[in-house]
Amino acid sequence: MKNTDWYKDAVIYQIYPRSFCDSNNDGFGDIKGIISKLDYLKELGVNCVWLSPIYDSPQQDNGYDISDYYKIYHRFGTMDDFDLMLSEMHKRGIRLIMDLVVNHTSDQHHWFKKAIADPKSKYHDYYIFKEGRKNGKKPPNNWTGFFGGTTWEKVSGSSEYYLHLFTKGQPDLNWENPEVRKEVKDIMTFWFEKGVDGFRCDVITLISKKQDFKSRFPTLALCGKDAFVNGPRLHEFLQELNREVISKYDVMTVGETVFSSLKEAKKLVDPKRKELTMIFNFDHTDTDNHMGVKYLKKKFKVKNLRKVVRKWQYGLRGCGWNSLFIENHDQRRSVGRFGTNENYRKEGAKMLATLYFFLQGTPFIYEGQEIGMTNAHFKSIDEIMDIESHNMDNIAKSNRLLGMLMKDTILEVSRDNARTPMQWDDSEYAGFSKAKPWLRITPNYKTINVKESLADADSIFHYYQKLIKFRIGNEIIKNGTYHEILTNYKKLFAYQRIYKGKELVVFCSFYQEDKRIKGMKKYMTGKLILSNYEGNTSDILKPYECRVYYR
Ligand code: TEU
Repeated sequence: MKNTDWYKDAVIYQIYPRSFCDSNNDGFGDIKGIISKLDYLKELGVNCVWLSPIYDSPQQDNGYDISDYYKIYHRFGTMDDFDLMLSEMHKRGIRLIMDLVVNHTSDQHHWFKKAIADPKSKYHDYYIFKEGRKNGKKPPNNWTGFFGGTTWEKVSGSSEYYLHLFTKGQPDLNWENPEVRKEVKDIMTFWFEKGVDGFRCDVITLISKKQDFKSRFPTLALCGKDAFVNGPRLHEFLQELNREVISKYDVMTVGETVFSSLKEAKKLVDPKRKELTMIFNFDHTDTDNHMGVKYLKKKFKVKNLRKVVRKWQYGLRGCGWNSLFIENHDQRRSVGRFGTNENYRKEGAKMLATLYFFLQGTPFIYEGQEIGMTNAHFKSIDEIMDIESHNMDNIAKSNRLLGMLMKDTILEVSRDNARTPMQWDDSEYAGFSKAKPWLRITPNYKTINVKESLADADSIFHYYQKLIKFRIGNEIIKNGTYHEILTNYKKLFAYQRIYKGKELVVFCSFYQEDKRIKGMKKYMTGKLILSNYEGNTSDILKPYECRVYYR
C-alpha cells in the first residue's frame, strides 16, 4: 500500500511501558496494564501511540538494549498480549508505532554471543571489532561515547575491542555488512506484517560510521563525533530501508536524530528523497544547556526558544514535516523547566502545551505530561536506577573538575525524572501497582494524579483534551504559515498561523507577574478560543497566561 499522510493529523502519546501501568502487581508496567488504559487514551483524544521498546532485553538500558527483536520481554507479557493490545488499539482508532533500536543490540543478543564465542563465525562481522593499540593494551582509538568514557570494550582473552557508543552492554551493529541490513529489514517487515503503523527509529543518525577508526582531537565529550554522527552512508542506508520495506506499507517513521543540523534534517525528511517521515531534533531541549550537554546548564531565555522554533518552522516548511515535543523518556519534566515555575504548575503546563500544539508538525505527548507530572526531586543517586546517571556519577567522582561542574546536576537532569511511575490515583503506589514499583513514585502523587485530573474541569488533562480536539484536522494548524509577533517582549512568545485568509494568534507569557502587552489589542479581534485564565480579556497577561484567538 502507498504511504498516505495520516501522520499530519496524528497526535501521538508516548508510553514508557515499565512505568505506565502494572496489571500483575510485580512493580513493573506491562502490556495488559496498557490495554486497561486504552479507554483513558481514547478519552484524552490521541490517535496514535509510540511505545518505547518492549522486546526481549536484559534491561540494562531499560529495553534500549535488545536481545531478541521477535520476542516480548517476559515482564511486559507475551506476543498474544501484544496482538491483543494492537487490535484493541486499532478498534479504538489508535495507531501504534514501535521503537526500532538498530544502531546496536544487547550484548546478550545471540548474534553478539556467537561473534564473541567464535571470531570466525559470520556474526563477528555483524559488529565492529578492531585491534587494540599497543598489542591490545589500549583501545583502538580515543573515541568517547554518549554515557561518558571510552566507546571500546576489550574482548577478554583477545587483543580485539568492540565498539559501543552507549553502554558496553550495547555493541554497535556493523551496517556496512549487507547481512546486517537484511536482518533489520526482516525485523521491520515482521512488525509491519503484524499491522504496526510505524517506527520511532532510535539514534538513527549513528548507524553509518566513517571507516578510518582513527583517534580524533581530544574533546571533553563525544570525541570522534564526526566519525559516528551523520556518517557517510546514512542516507543510502535509509533509502534502502525505505525502498525495500517502508514504502510497501502505509506507515510513518520518526528518526531520533541527535546532533542533526537543519541541512541534514532536510535531507532526511524531504519526501522526494524517500528516507524518513519526520525527525526529532533537540534544539529546543538544548536551550537550557551548553553545546547540547545537559550537565552544563545554562539560563533559559525565551528569545533562544523563539530562535530555534523559527529555525525549524521556516526551515522545513514546504520540504518536510516537523515533529513537536517538550518531553520524552530521556528528558526531565517540562513543569518547572523552559522558564516555568512549579508554583504555577497548571498555568505553566497549559501555556507550554499551547505554545507547541499550534505549531506546524505532529505533536507528541509523553505519559504523565497531560496531568502535569513534575520532576522526581531525587535526594540521592541511590534513588536513581538509570545507568546513564550512574555512569556520570562515577565519572564525576573520579574527576574533581567534572565533579564540581556537575555537582547537583546529575539528580536534577537524570532521565529517571521522567520515568517515575504514572500517577493514576492517590492510593499507595499511585494506582500504578499494588507492589513496590521498580522506581520510586514522586511524593506529590496524592494531589497530582489522573483521578484528580479527570474530576477537575479546569485540569491540565481537560486542557489537553481541548487542544487535541481542536487540532486534529485543523487546516490552519496543519498548513498555515508561521509569523512571530511582538518580539520586543523578552518573556513573551507570540505568533500567528495564517491560512487562506484565516488566522490563529497565540500568546504565551513567560512573565511571572501581570504584564501589559502594548500592541496586543490589535490581534485580539476575533474569537477567543482558548486560554488558561478564564475571563481575562484585557491586554494585561497574567503569570504564564496563554490565549489563542481565531479570526
Ligand atoms: O537516546 C539517544 C540519546 O542520545 C540519549 O541517550 C541522550 O544522549 C541522553 O538520553 C541524554 O540524556 C536513545 C534513547 O532514547 C535512550 O533512551 C537510549 O538510552 C539511547 O538511545 C540508546 O539506545
